[in-house]
Amino acid sequence: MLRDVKTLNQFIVERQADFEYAKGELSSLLSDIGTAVKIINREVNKAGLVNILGSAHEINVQGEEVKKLDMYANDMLIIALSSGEDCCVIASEENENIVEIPTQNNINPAKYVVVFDPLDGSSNIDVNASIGTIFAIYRRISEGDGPGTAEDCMQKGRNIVASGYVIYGSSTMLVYTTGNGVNGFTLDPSIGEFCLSHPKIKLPERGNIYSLNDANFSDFSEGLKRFVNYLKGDAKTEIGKFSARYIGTLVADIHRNLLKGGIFIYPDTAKAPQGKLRLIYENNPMAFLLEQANGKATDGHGVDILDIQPTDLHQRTPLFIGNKDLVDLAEEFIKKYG
Ligand code: AHM
Ligand code: MG
Repeated sequence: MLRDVKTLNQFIVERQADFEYAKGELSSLLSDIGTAVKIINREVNKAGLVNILGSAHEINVQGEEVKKLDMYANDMLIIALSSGEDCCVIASEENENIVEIPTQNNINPAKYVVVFDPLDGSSNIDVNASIGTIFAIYRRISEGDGPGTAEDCMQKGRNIVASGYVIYGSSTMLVYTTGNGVNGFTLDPSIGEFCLSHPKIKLPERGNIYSLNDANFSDFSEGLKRFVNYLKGDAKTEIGKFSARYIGTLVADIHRNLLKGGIFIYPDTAKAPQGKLRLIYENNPMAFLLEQANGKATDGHGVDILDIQPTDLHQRTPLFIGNKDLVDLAEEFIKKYG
């Protein structure tokens, strides 16, 4: 029945009453992101057909310059967020510095800041495996009516107002939170709308999936090695033995674990003391969302991801994220064995 279908835009407007501050602007930003990712999705679906997989600045058969998909996604989000009047500054994993929003006379009174990883898991594009987009929205903290600043983009994750991700998988889904639960929408390509398909997502109470890059095992700390060996060996949960699952796209690995329960780890190692994943574009948006689904995210050493003060736009941190009991257990092993 049509009346049972709730589109993303209907949902955003209905939920607007939950926000205390600049309601209309936040709704319109979320809806701009929804539109941009539909356009990105269209290109993602064509990735195998057109000559878009090559490196940037290749020329396609029509003699037009083709863009790599990650640059295309970046441009699309920047255009969508710059064309409204709600965003004062952007930071993207693809841009070294903040992206200033062109304004007249250097005036930009917009109240919000948007940060994103436009195309996560880009090494999976060429093999037709799931890829994603990750985003977070903050209130601006800089005063006055000028353009937003790097400080606006480098806020603690605790200040997030809304965050979410899009998974371009066997179907395309947008999952987001405004701090009042997590809801998932599946794109119906026949009508071009995201429709509410996964209301009020919570992690299952028990999870038995662990996700990490096992090829890095020899670089893991003693505690993490023992934790992983414990999961591989004796560990039993009420729902059976542990299974290893790793796609290599953060969005896809976290999405699966969110629905099925488990832990995702990208740890610090002696070679990479800060791990690999980016605090602002990957870890914070996911940590905020997982907390809303009853999960937890830390650096593996007792510090909540959301409490880390960023000092650099592209700072990395280790990430231990998923069911609380599993994150706590991983930390116990690391505390005990180093
Ligand atoms: P990317 O931003 O270049 O796509 O890298 C981030 C990706 C994450 O999506 C994923 O969790 C991780 O890198 C996988 O790394 P690895 O190949 O080292 O396991
Ligand atoms: Mg990424």
